[in-house]
Amino acid sequence: MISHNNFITIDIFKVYSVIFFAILCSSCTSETNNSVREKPNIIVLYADDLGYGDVGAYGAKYVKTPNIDYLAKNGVKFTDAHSASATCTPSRYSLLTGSYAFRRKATVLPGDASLIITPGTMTLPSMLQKNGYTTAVIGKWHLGLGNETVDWNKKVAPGPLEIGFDYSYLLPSTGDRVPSVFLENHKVVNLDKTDPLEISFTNDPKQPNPYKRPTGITHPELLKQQADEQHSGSIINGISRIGFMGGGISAEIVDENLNDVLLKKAVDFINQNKEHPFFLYFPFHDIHVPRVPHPRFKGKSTMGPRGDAIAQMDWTVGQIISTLKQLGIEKQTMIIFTSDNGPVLNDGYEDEAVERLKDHQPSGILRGGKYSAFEAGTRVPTISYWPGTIPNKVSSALWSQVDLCSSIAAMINYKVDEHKFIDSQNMQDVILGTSEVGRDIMLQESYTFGLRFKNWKYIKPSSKDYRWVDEDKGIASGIDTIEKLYDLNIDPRELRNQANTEIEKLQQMRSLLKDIINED
Ligand code: NG6
Ligand code: CA
Repeated sequence: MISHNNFITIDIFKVYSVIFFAILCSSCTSETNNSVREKPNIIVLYADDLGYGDVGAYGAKYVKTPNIDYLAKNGVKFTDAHSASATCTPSRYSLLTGSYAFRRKATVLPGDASLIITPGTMTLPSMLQKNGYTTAVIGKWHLGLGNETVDWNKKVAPGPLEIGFDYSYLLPSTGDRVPSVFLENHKVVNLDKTDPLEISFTNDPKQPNPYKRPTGITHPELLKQQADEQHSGSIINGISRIGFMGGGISAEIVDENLNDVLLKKAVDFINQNKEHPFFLYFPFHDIHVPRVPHPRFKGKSTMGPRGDAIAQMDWTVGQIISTLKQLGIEKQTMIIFTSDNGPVLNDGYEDEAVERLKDHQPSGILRGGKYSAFEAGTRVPTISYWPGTIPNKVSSALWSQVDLCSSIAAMINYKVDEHKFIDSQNMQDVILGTSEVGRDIMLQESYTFGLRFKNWKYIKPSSKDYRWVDEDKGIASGIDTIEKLYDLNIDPRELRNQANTEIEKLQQMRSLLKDIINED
């Protein structure tokens, strides 16, 4: 009996153990799933100057972009998503801080600018860091570095590490501005102490070169691409830049390898952090000028270096996707692919962007481009991708990159103080593809302000002259001394100004804009 009872006891014990472990395991699994869902890896792939019509999924024909198209075919392809501004620095500022750049008077920065995000400000990376993420920025920065004058031979700070990134590997400003070096965390990479690095900027490019290095003005025969006056400063790797650079020869970048170097750093970062949540902000140099892709991309498009740079950028997107697949973390990773502003063809270098364009339309069906207040200044290819979580669809929801801060906060269940991320609206459901209800009202920054209210678009007049955008760049700037009002439902190319006929709507738009920018 005793033994029988014992058997029964053991059997019951066994049964209970099995049930107990089954419950434990199922709760483990659901907890793992939940935490994976609550804390996906997040990668922001940020192209530079890529226009609404520049990739296959948005209509491009003369350059193949199979990897970006793959994201679009397996995620949400947005048709009305925007960078916060029509130029780089303000867009990046808004993306990382959730506030509009006009509040900080952030405009395109020179290469020696100080950091424009104050350490201690809540940023997208600092929020994620607080929530257990390892964070990195690898690529073009263009948000300034240091407090006053930076000594590039010492610790360069504050920078990304002081505003929420655990790791940074940067092209400090832009490809067309000195210093033409990489900065890893606080230090210039490969700098030889006996050849100190200095930079200097002047408004007059004809002013004497303060350093030994040849310039585009003194040695045009050394150039791979001829440049305009503004881009005729120091020559580094056969490309003249904006500004002058002294010393730092061992640290010079090689434009052809730039993308490969950044990609390798990104892949290393993903590999090192595959076990726990990470945030990778990956701002490409492509397809900004100077467009000097690796020679293996030569002829990948029929549009010359600008098209080949698109092909290189697309290939890089593919490398990131396959890294995630190889590591088995594709389903735990959300990718946002987008661009910092609209397209430009001639932005300072003779790279045949205009001559070889054929009927390619960088702005797609829209009007304007980089620098412009028209839609193509900010409406850019935008895709959210997260296999297993984000469905495949096309979404016409209106939203802005300034919304990423609050949307990502919502995704990780982080309650943000209402004074932080002040201009950022929670577009979580839109980005995850479960809703198509975007913003009603959205500000568009350029050299003036644009305002979207549903299907209406208003452009604030400006007394300053921006004819150089229209004339030198061949881009319709949309900036004028008169007010402009368009109904995008019937006039998506913003050709028929209705400011004189839709008076009530005009007044409404004017006052909505005033509410945001706080003007009397
Ligand atoms: C402009 C440059 C342009 C580009 C741009 C910034 C001149 C004449 N033009 O001032 O070439 O560098 O700044 O581009 O200097 S952005 O994408 O980083 O905003
Ligand atoms: Ca840009």
